[in-house]
Amino acid sequence: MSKLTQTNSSAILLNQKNLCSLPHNVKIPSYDRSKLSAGIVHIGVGGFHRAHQAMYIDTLLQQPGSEQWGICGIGLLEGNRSLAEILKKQDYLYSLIVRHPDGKVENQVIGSLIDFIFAPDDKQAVINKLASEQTQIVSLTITEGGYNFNPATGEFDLSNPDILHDIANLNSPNTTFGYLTVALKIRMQQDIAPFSIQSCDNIQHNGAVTKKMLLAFIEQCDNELYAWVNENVSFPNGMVDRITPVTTANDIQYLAEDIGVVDEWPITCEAFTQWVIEDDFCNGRPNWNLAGAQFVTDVTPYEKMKIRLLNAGHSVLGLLGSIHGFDTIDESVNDPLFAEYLRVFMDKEVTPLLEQLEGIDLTQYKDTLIERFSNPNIKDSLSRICLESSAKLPKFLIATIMENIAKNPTQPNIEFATLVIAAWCYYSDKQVNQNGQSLDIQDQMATTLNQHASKTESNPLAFLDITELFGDLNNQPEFCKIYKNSIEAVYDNQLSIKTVMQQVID
Ligand code: CS2
Repeated sequence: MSKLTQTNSSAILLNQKNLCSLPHNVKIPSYDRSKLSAGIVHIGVGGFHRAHQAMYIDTLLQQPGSEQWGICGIGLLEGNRSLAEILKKQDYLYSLIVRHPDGKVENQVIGSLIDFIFAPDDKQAVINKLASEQTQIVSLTITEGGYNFNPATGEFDLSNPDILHDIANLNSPNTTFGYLTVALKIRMQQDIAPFSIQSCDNIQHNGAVTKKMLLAFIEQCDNELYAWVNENVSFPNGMVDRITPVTTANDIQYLAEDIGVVDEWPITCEAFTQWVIEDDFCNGRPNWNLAGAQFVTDVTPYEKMKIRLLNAGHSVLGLLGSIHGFDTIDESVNDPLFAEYLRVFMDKEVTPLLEQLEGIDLTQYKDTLIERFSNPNIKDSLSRICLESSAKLPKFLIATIMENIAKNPTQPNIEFATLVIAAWCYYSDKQVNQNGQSLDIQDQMATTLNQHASKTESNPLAFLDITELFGDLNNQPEFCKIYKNSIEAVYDNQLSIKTVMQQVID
């Protein structure tokens, strides 16, 4: 995060003491923060957590009766050091800048985060906090990569050196799994009720995945604990949604200069927010429904709708838009050709695979998505969208291709999605856009992606040999035919990406 450079001389530092002196157009917590205790411990206090779960708790706290559900954040990574310092300085307060499509901006200070422990400086403090009886829920936003599964097999990756370290040094862990295990073991031994583990990551069946991964870890350490956790800990599944771009220096400057608040790490987000949760908590829970979340018995169709339309839609705009030379999602979708491409992809290739959900009109859902993406005040960078594509596309897009092939093997509706895979190959190979400007590619598999993609000109199907991402797609004749045509078009220097997209539409 870049540090504040300029400030309005009368701007007020954000902290507890100054809360009541903040400008009147900034909404501040209406509740007494000194009365809160941390029933929730959250690992991974990134922008999304602060725009989503922490905001729901803040909303809930505006009504009396939920004081036990404050949040203690945990940062496991060395990279969280400056966040820890800033939050501490600001008494764990931060601003949420909600930007509406019509230009309206709501500025709010979120007060639900009441503590933060930076694990690299004090591992024992993290273990104590997790083991404390007061902790009823441990929630996670640790990104897809944090769950440590092999994308091809879906199994826990026991070859990861950090995991091997934690198995051998359970009392000095580094990973989420190590910390959860050691804390649950203390709770089991001291007869303290377990906490629920609530994943808030954008992963289908995030609770079930967390359970499977944690049990695979515990199996390596302790059989008695395995049985206790399997039996007693609950892992509710949930679908989370709120577009939260990366905080920029402009956000910091806007607050300081236009609003008069000095906050070194505010969060910007869109106005839309959704949280659909399976009501499965072993040790109490906040009434999130009173803050706008929805409890359901089965979250599966909600997750599928969101991942296959919203997240895949982002990837469609992200990869094609990056090659074209756009920088942000709104810039891409505000180009009529990109908007049309996205809409036909959603209508033709995704919608037929989705269930009708009570209370959700899919046409309206897609209209809303396009409106959300078009929000000119949310400058959501394509580099954020394309970040870790290897962890995202198998679930967001490749699954749709596979399902369409299974449904109709001889004439599957896969052309729009397949062009995006060809674009991803070009992106991973050339690493520049069509104007020759370099692309900021961040992906754990970047080297593998590049190695395979760079063989494309001699072997058009080379990219598909990464079977952990593409499964057996390289053996599917109909897919290979469409993919090869897409590759030829994308690699043709005479054709712009927009011309190729237009050809697919036609
Ligand atoms: C995005 C998501 O990372 C991505 O590719 O699609 O972060 C998206 O903004 C969120 O899931 C919205 O809820």
